[in-house]
Amino acid sequence: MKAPIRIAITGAGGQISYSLLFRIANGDMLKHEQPIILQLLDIPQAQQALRGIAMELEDCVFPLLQQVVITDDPRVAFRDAEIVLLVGARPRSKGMERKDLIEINAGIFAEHGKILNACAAPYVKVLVVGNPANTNALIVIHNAPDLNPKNVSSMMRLDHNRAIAQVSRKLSQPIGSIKKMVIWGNHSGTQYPDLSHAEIRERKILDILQDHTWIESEFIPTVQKRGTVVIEARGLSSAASAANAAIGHMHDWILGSHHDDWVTMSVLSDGSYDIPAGVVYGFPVTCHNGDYQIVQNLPISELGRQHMLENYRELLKESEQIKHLLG
Ligand code: NAX
Repeated sequence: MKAPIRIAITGAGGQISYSLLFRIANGDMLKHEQPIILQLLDIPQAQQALRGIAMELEDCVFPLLQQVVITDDPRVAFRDAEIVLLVGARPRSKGMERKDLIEINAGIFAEHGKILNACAAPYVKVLVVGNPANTNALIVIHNAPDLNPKNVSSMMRLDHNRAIAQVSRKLSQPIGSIKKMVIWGNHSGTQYPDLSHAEIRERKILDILQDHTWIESEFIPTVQKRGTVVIEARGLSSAASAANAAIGHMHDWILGSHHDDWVTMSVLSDGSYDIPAGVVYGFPVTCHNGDYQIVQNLPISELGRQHMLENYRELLKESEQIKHLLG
């Protein structure tokens, strides 16, 4: 039997985590021979709910789940963690401006970054889910100077999956046949879902698609607004699909992406595609041996370039708003 891996999850009492924890404990993320210890963090008011969740996890009798720690202390939650999913964040309340939300959540991620730096395993891999996810990841990177910035990423996988779902429906093709999707930029309404490299059975989707106006008039806005439409329908934001995306992101990052495909991850920009270094930006990546590489040399159209720069400018603006936390 392998040694257990310590996985810390913040916001463990929230709705995404309620879908996430049971799937991780079942082995969906690290697969079926890897035992795990779950270290669950939430705020003091959520501790009672966490106790209930821990009881349910116990009652599932997952063979891989060796221990569940519940706490309101990030030092306890992050201690020796090798994988961390930062899901916990304050939701936007009535009358709160987006600006205030960024400010409040930025404080949480700065604190968590510092404690990760002090308490987590030095090679810990961190996925930021809580919004604004890209900027929160940037804050974590700046507040955890001893961690490798390449070990911090934020989630664009839900957007990536949403884009695949739209193409599958439009072309009546199986999900698994659609490869090389990209979502450039920010996990926000500005994101740029880009179909120009995508393939079905090695044929460019642009050559198969008869109706090119569909891309700008339907595909891009549908993917950009999908989160809002789910909220309107469900009365709650995406949860099970977000948890599924987080599992896919960590699975591929740690165990490797499919050999003839890539995935979208938001990672610290390194100047690739002329996106200046220093923002956390959605790029197409391939993953091998626990490391990611940004896919290089993709041709970008003039329209695509405009979308990509718009995302960069938005991220720059967000980072300026919280620059006091970037050290
Ligand atoms: P919930 O409000 O259901 O849960 C959030 C949990 O975080 C709560 O239990 C809360 O008590 C906890 N929390 C708040 N402050 C904390 C702190 N300082 N330390 C630890 N825990 C803390 O939200 P949920 O629907 O689970 O969404 C969580 C986050 O994911 C939100 O920021 C949401 O906007 C974001 N999302 C990000 C997505 C992405 O693709 N990156 C998609 C889904 C989702 O919208």
